[in-house]
Amino acid sequence: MASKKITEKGKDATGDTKNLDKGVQGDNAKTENLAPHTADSTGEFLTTNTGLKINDDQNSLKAGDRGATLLEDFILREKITHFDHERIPERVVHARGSGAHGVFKLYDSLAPVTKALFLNDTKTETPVFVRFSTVAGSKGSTDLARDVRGFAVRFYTQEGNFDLVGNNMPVFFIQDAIKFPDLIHAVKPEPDNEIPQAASAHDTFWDFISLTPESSHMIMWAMSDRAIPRSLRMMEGFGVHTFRFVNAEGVASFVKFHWKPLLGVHSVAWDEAQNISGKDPDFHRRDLWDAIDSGAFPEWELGVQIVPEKDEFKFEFDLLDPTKLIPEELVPVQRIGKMTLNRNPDNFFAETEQIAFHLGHVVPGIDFSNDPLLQGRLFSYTDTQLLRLGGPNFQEIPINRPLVPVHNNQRDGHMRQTINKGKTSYSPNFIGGNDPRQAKEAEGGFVTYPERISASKVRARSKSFFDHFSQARLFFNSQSDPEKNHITDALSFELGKVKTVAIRERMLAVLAQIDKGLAAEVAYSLGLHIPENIGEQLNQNIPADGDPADYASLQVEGSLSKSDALSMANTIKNSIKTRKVAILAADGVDGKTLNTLKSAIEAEGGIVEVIAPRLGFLTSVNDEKIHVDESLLGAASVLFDAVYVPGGTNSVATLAADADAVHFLNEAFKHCKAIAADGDAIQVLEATYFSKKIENDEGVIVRKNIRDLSAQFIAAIKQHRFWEREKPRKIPA
Ligand code: HDE
Repeated sequence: MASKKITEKGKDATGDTKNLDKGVQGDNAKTENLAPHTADSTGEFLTTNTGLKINDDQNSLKAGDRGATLLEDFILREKITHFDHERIPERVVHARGSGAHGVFKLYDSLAPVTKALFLNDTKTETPVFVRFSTVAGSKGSTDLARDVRGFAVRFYTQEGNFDLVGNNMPVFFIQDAIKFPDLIHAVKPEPDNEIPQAASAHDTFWDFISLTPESSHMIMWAMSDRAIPRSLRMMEGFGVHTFRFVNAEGVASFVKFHWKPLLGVHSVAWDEAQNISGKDPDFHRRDLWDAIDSGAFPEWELGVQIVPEKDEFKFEFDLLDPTKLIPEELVPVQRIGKMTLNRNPDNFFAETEQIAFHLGHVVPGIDFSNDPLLQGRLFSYTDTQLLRLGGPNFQEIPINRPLVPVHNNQRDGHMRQTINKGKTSYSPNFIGGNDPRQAKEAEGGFVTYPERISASKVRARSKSFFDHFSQARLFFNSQSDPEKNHITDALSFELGKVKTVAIRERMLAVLAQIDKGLAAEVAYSLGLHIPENIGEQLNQNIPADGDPADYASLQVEGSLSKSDALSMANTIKNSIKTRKVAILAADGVDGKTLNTLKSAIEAEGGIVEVIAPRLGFLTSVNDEKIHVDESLLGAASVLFDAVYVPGGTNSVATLAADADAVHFLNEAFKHCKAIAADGDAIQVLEATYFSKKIENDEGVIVRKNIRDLSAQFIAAIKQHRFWEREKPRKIPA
């Protein structure tokens, strides 16, 4: 999408006024739909909003050079007024986000299951915009909060926009939309003192969760390392709900959507996440931006799990229950295409902030299931945009406009952009030839899947939703030992911040339903016992006239005891692309080994930064000048994936005596990262607390020969982390 300069309102750089027409419906049908709205000020004069060239933007209009300021100053007033109105309400959830443009390319046609053209035509590249987010925090909160991540993708297809508004976890906390405001009120900062920001570790959240056993499965995910990703580029994405595909013959099947990152699924340590929040609260946003900016485009494969309609009741759980996933062992994920994010937004507000996702943005061939959470979302998203974006014309904002033409009889309202021609804005009409007209199904008209429903009108929940613990247990059992430890620690941390002991105890009773060992470890850490007989009091989600016995959790013994796809330990570990490696050095460093290792890392797509006691240049032992990227004061080990210490007598002596350098290494070891040192740099390692432990640690490589060292270091970085290091759990900070 080429950008076009707009110098004066309605005129492009050549003085052509053709852009004046761009608001007319039908003229916006081109793929460059965003272009007429972009403005590039390079080489242009400063103007007011009416295009008047401004002569003095430094001084307001005054009576004499010492004032007073005159009300007449329309330039001052226009500028300040606009500034006063710059903010819009942030999203009530998912306020903190980062976005990017990209493309989606289909591998093979899915015509047998869906008639959606962008999933049929392997030649089309569908433009996409993705917004990643955290859920609980405000717009300015840290990226590294323990939280679910939003993973919302808009496909600008040839049949209109399709929004896949998912998360990085495949299930959700609640089963019915009516509980969503309760969940969110509970997790947001507490209403009396607005504490804590972007954190679930407080009483109201766990109060709600402890009384809502349907959240058990999601709690296992949220307390796992999935909630603290290493990068937005290293997260899976899930549509969560079961959707419906419909083919050209009208045959429907159920479908679950997945995004599989080609860099694998990786996370950081919780202690590290908390440090990153201080050192660089924009860590994920910056990482995404830098990767795209450097041409290391993030990629995901789109996967689908397809269940024929006749198999709807074949599972031990209900496909409509959003607290359940379909284990990949039962229904494999077919990878059907690839999404590549290849362009950063030009303007955060205009694109990332103003994009208005909605589950109801679908195309023919994609339809909904009756999942009660999904059904509620179909109401919420448009409603929230009306408040957030200020009126009914938010679909006309460039980032929200589809690539295809929009024609209907909707008119007027705040900030209307479209200049509709003609006399008619109603249907049927004779004057306008009854246009715009309805499209037959064969002409691409959307026809809702005519699912047969015969039922009584009730406020109720299906009994098939009542097994709250089997999949929570399946998830926990599928984790590696370090992952299980991290879940135990996360629960101990979070519940440790809860002040009300009764809430802690009730949570222990919930955990005991999932795994007795887990509950016992958390109980130990909290200094409590698992209470007895709380089990039956757990579920408060019952109507006033309901009988608690009718709402008791069911315990269905699942046929699957373990699912490999649920553990990050089984993810791809074959690349160091975009991994950040710190080289600690000082004057007198062995420049040859430094450069050899740097080149080896960069050849594999890794990113290297030289960190030294001060900025500027280092002088190597051979008098070579080496550029310093960060000083030890400004750098932090938590912002890197691995660290290397080259030799050189003076450099090594300086670093061994530098507390920041030693701390850098200690922290990298604590966070289970790959560490390498030349044979004569061992003196620096000896200053660390872990120098005695390196013999048995695969992730710490100390060699004389730089070639072997490079190869082994790269192999270690590919492993991401050496979590086994934590086992004795005696790593000091
Ligand atoms: Fe959302 N959600 N949600 N949600 N959600 C919003 O819409 C809502 C749910 C998700 O980057 C809001 O535009 C209800 C599940 C993402 O702009 C709001 C319910 C999943 C984003 C809203 C849910 C999501 C949102 C706030 C329960 C995973 C960010 C701002 C019925 C499948 C989109 C906005 C972006 C945003 C409502 C549950 C994902 C208020 C009522 C389940 C990724 O409309």
